[in-house]
Amino acid sequence: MKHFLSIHDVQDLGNLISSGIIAKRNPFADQLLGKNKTIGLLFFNSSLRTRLSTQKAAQNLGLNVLMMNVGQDSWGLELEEGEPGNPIVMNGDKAEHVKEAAAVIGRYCDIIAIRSFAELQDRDKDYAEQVFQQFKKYAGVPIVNLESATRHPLQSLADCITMEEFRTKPRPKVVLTWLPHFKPLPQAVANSFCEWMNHMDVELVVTHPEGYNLAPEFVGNAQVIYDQKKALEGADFVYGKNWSSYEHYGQVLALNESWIMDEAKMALTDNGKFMHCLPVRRNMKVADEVLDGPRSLVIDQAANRVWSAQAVLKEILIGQQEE
Ligand code: SN0
Repeated sequence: MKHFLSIHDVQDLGNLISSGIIAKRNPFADQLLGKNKTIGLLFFNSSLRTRLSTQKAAQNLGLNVLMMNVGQDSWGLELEEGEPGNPIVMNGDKAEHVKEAAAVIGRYCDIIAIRSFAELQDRDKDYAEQVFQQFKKYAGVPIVNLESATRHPLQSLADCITMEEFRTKPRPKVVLTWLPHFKPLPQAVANSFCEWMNHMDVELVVTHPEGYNLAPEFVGNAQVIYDQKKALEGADFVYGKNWSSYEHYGQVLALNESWIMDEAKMALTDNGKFMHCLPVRRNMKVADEVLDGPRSLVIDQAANRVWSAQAVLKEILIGQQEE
């Protein structure tokens, strides 16, 4: 593996999931793999699980870790290239161009991992993933996605590991359900979850109010049902997430409070487990009774973030050895 921006960078998904499960059983088996190498973790946005689990995974592999809150601590980065005859004049609030910043960080680090959320203003701009494309172009080292505008693949891999651990059927029914939130959130987690589930042997159903359809390239072969209760019938896994509209980009169309996940809805499933990437707004998106009950896998999922990151970093380090 060179870069890890999406599932398209994964050669063998089954192997990657197994590698995470093996790392969980024996976390320090590869502690010499990253020795004397450095990973840089760059955060344009807040983080709890991603920051700590990636740092822990890196340390388990013997990597040194540099960390920076790019959004707050460093210079504002200019991402635009300009065109021949029409260069970018940096007379605004951005003091440094990504050309230099990425190249410099690439000299300090053997791997660069980045979190940069969707801004939810301009769909084409968000979906072009400019931060990641520019770092890929100018850093000269592998780039890892810690949640981009359109995807959160380390989360999706942790979700696959968790489902592998808790599934009771060869081909489980997996329901991705939209949950209410007053604030516009990115589509990244939902997009990514669909994208990965399309590569797994599951029956995938997506349910949300009308107006919240995800981009078709992520929905893939999933069945879309606008009736949440109907969608939940017989589910083995219920994956909750809020996202803002893709069609009416970045908007919260209506609060739809009735879409909250509670025990009455979980009772429609086939003894289904509840999953959420966290952070979760209690009693806005999900009722306490679900989060605190025996069906909730949210802590197991978060714990598996370490093994998902470790499996990916291990593959990248092995790729570097082979170069
Ligand atoms: C992010 C998202 O993509 O939805 C990160 C999830 C891993 N979530 C939020 O920004 C939640 C913020 C909030 O105020 O609830």
